[in-house]
Formats: sequence, C-alpha cells, structure tokens
Amino acid sequence: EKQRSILLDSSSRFPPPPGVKLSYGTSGFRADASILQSTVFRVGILAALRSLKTQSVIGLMITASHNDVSDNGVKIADPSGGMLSQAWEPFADALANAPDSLHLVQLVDDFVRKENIPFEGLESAEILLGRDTRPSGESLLEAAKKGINSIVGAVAVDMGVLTTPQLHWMVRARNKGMKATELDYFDQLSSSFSKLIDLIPHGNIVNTMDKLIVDGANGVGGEKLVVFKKVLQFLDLEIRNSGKEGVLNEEVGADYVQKEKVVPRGFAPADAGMRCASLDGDADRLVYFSVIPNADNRICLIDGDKILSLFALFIMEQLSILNQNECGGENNSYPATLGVVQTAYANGASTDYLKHLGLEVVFTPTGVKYLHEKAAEYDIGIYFEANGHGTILLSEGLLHWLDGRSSKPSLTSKGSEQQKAALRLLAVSKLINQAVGDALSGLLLVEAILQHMGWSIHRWSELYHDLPSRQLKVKVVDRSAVVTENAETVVVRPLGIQEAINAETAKYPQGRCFIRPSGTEDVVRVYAEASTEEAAVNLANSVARLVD
Ligand code: 16G
Ligand code: ZN
Repeated sequence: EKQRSILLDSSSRFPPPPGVKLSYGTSGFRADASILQSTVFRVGILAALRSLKTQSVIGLMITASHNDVSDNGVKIADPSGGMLSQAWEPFADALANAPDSLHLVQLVDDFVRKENIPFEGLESAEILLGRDTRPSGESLLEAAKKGINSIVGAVAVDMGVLTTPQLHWMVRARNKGMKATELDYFDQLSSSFSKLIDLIPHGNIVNTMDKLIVDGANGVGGEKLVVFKKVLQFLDLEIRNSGKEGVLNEEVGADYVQKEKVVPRGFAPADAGMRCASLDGDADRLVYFSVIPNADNRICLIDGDKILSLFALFIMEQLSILNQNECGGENNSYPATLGVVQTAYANGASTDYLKHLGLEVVFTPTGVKYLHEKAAEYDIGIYFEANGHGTILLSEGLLHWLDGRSSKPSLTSKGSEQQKAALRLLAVSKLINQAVGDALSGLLLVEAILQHMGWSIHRWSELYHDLPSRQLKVKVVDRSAVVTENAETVVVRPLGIQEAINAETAKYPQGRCFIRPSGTEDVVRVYAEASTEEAAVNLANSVARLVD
C-alpha cells in the first residue's frame, strides 16, 4: 500500500508526452531528449524491478550513441552486463506508453505478480547509472533516480559520465564480486594490453609503431581516452575531437566515417598514411581508416568486418600453437569451438575471406543482442557488425583449461610456445569486453595484434578488398509492413517484393541486395553490393524504388 502510494505520487510528476508511442528497440528507447523525462523515469522503475527479480546489480545507461546531440535515449544492462532480456521488452514498451499513473501502477502490479518479483520491501535492489556527455543527460539521470527511488528498497548509484561499454563492464564486474570503478576498468585494460605486448615474439617488434590518431566523436570516448592515455604504456596516441573542439557526432565519429567514407572533421590530407581510428558517440563502435592522399577527403575504411578478420587470424594462430603437440606424445589439446558471427551488412568479400580461412561463419539479424547470443554458443565466439560494434566471447570452460596450460609446467614447459599462446588468449579475455562491444578495449586489441604481427595499417587493409556497396534509406509510413526472415536476407512481406529484388540483383555481377525495416528510425534500409561502385549505386536505387 505504501509502495502503491509512493509510485502513484511520483509517477504523476512524470506525465508521458502526449501522442508519442515509444518502443524498446535494439538500442532501448531513443527520441528527442525533450520528450524523454517520463520514459527515463519509467525505465528507472523497470531497472529496479529487474534488480529485485534477478537479485543482482542492474545498469541503466542514458545515451543516444551516434545520433544528434539533441537526441537521447535509455537502455538497461542485465546482470551479465549484456542487453536487457528480450522477455522483458514488451513490459518495457507497456510501461513507457502507460497513459497515466493509475495505469502505470496497475501495470507494475500485474507484472510483479506475473513475474513473481519479490516485493515485500525487504529485498534490496541496486542500479548503476551512467550517461554520455549529452547536455540533456544530467536531468534525465535525475529522472531515472526518481524512478528507482519510487520502488521501496531500490538504491541508485550514480557512476557519472561513462562510455556505454564501461557501464556494462561495471555491472558485470559487480555481479562477479569484483571491484568495478573506472580505475579498475582502466587497470584491467592496460595491464592485459601490456601483457600482450610482453608476449610479442622476438623479431616482430620491428615497429615501435608510429602513433595512432583517434577521432573521439566529440563525445565520452574521446574524453575517457584522454584520461586513459596517462596510464597507458606502449602506445603512442593522439586524440582529436575529444569533446572541446566541436559538436558531438557532427561530421565526426565512427558512424559518420563508416557511412560516408570520408575523413571526419579535424583530419586533413596531411594525415595521409597515418593509422587513424574513429569511435562513436558512446564508444561502443570502432572503425579504423587511413586518409587517401590527394583524393578529396576520401578514406580507405577498415570496418568492423576487417577488425573481425584481424581478431580471427590472431585467435586461430594461438589455437593452432596450442594444438601443436610438443612432445609428440599424448594429445592434451582442448577441442575448442570457434565461430564468427556477422549480419547481412557484412561485406561479401569479408565473408568469403573468413570462410576461406576455414572458419564457421553464421548470420543473425542486426542488433547486438542477436549477435552476442549467437557468439556465446562457441568456446570462442567473435562477432562484429560492419558498423564497428563487436567483441570476442570466451567460454568459462576454455578459460579454465587455458589457466591450467599457462600455470602447470607439467602440461606445457615454462616459456614454451604453448604457454605463451595460452597466456595470450587469457590476456585477450581480460582485455576485450565480455559484456558488450567496446571501442576502447577493441582499439587496444587491434593495436596489440598489429604489433604482434608487425603489420602496418596498409598490410591489414590488404587482407581482402571490399566489394563496392551502397546504403540508402527510404522514408515510409509504416516500416513494420516490411517483414524479413533468414537474418534479414529475405523479405516475406509485402508479398512479391523479394522476387522483384531477386530480378534486379540478377542483373549485376556479384550483386547482393537486401532491405530491412530500421530498428531505430522510421525508414526501410536498402543495402546493395556489386562488382563496381556504379553497379552498387544503380542496384540500390532501383531496389529503393521498389520500396517507395
Ligand atoms: C542499434 C544497435 C546496433 C545496430 C543499429 C542498427 C545495439 C546496442 N545497437 O544502434 O547494433 O547496428 O541499431 O540500426 O544493439 P538500424 O536498425 O536503424 O539500422
Ligand atoms: Zn554507440
């Protein structure tokens, strides 16, 4: 009863914006920041209930990633550090769209009963809050706190300005009983990075490499990197667009660089030949690029697919060392399964390349929650979206076995190649974020592997050549009219459209094309790929006309 009146009272202070229907999409709720107070308040309630239900620490992140600075958004991190369980998304939608506080209290009441959420006011709940650098973040964070505080026993812990992956990492660490401050995060990343550098085979340290220039998207990632740089060894970093210079995501950042394939602001022809990287607005995406000399600001893009390929090569190398039989006798190898996960946006050339390496490549729909879930089925699962979001997941079983390999001299002689390979994989598991894709940790792993291989950005870029591709978006009244199957490669509704797409695609050598409803905007997206730039553009245009 007391709970009911607190909830009624506090929610009446956060009326929903009239005439807006929000849905918890692939990246939580996202909209113009000015209409989000009520939504964020309600997600605070949701986070508290999730924490009560799971009896674990939950995360709440306020960010709109690569979107305009005037937008914002909110999403939940589950106890594992991953995305909110999909089973709770319908409740999130209902809660966000409840027309008034009476309906809201009723919804909560029903849901608590249905989900058997312990709700005597005796249990405690803890929610870690984070936000990116958007100016609207501060007051939205207050709204989240109010939502959390309206659930008896729930405590909000404000972690301040963070990258999205930092918050996910902290939630995961807390639930494993580990320390989880930003300092702990930086410590773990920098020590595992140093470990990988220590383990570089002699002879490869040809290039105490030239510096890396990072575009921080004028957001939280750039800001954090400036702090991190002070404790980071073995890496020469120059950070641009770290926040002071310009507007968040405005002609800067990983999304811009990957979609437009031009240099971000703050970069110039004089940077030609340098190794450059770009983070997105909340630092969960990473792409690399180099500026092409005398080419009108065009770049040579190294996207998520190529980062995935680099990671896969390194992991395969370590697994193959581990499987070499030192003594020629008994085979102690662990039958580790290795799989890579992509989406339909992966460049066809990357998929071919990975398959030629003998890797198992599987596809899921767009959205981290799908890729992550699939990758977790392997002992080592590597997933990446072409846009630069991805990570490597290593199973507990494998880590345990590697621990044995690296510490028991009876299994591998100390200082042996096998021991080093085991130590490398263990370091990777500490460096690369196990909760979610993380541009800062991804960047360090790329840098460590390039040094390990003794590779320049050019050598890396030459692993394979991307097929020309083109992306378009078509504004539609109702994007849900487009329904896809088979990891978004086949349209099943509207009827007949897939046949028409097939007919268009067949006209182009190496043609491939698909359409899908966006999960974040009211548009249908078109992706086309073909043997030439012109063909890719033509294919995309003609398929876009089919959608219109
Ligand atoms: C969200 C997704 C991202 C995906 C993008 C696609 C997460 C955390 N983020 O940003 O993975 O690539 O949406 O956007 O899942 P779209 O549906 O508008 O094309
Ligand atoms: Zn992002």
